Amino acid sequence: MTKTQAELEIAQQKLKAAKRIAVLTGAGISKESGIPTFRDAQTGLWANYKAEDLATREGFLANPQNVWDWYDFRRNRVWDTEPNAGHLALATLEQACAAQRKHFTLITQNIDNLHKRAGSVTVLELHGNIFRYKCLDKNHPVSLDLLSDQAREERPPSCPLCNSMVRPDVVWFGEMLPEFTLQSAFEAAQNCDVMLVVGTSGVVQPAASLPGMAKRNGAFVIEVNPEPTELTMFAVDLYLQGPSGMILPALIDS
Ligand code: BV8
Repeated sequence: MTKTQAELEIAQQKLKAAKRIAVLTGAGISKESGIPTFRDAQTGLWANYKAEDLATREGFLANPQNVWDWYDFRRNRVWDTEPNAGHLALATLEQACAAQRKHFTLITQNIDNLHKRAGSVTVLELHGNIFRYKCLDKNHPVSLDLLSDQAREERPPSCPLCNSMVRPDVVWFGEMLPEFTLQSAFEAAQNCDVMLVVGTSGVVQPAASLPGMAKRNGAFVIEVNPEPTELTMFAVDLYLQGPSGMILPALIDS
């Protein structure tokens, strides 16, 4: 038996024995769907911008059309992609947990909606969703479908209720995460027996604090990533090296 097979077996046994499973995903799980990871998201037109500059309120205020167009570009790219085997394996795991009356919570940093498209139901979207919109001043939810053709052509459009600029309903750097979603994620991390950490560099807070929180509360933390990360040394009990589209099906579907 190879090292990898032995490690997979340990991870499978931990998942089988667990009563409460939490999963934290990052941009890496969507890489095999053809979506560049977050820090590679600067391609072409935006190559000379840093994500941390575009994904901020200040960046939007400084150049609303540029930020609006960057999200439009990313949204259209996500629209044309499909969930991959890694997303589907996590949806299978959630169904298996339901059948075995185990607790399961999927926490994602991703805004691409691919977990829901893969069939996952309990998804805590820490950083929002690129397919939802709200207005800048009052957080009014905005549906572009309900805007007039002319209003929809504006980049960005204006809120029909307060006329402030429409923005993507995502959490920008320097913005608070949705309170209930974050508290639910903390609770899942503090109470799980096993945490699967998939495709995140472990850089962005407070999401990156979740694996350490799980470990400090007694969970067995399994990381799936082709590269070791900021978390591997400090918060991970078992590091499964490789792409999630290959590892997760082997871990869950077998
Ligand atoms: C907050 C939505 C309280 C938008 C995102 C100074 C001033 C102000 C704040 C801070 C500061 N210092 C630190 C902070 C906190 C800041 C932060 O963490 N900054 C970082 C850069 C240090 N956090 C915040 O601001 C958060 N809010 O703290 O509020 C506050 C308020 C005011 C002042 C202080 C505190 C808000 C953070 C949310 C930002 N929004 N996304 C958008 O997407 O446009 S975060 C963004 O990064 C994405 O959501 C992304 O998911 C996330 C994390 O990145 P990863 O998912 O890990 O992606 P990454 O590319 O980094 O890594 C990919 C990984 O996949 C790699 O490890 C790679 O090896 C792996 N991989 C590759 N291929 C595969 C794979 N894995 C598996 N399979 C493969 N095939």
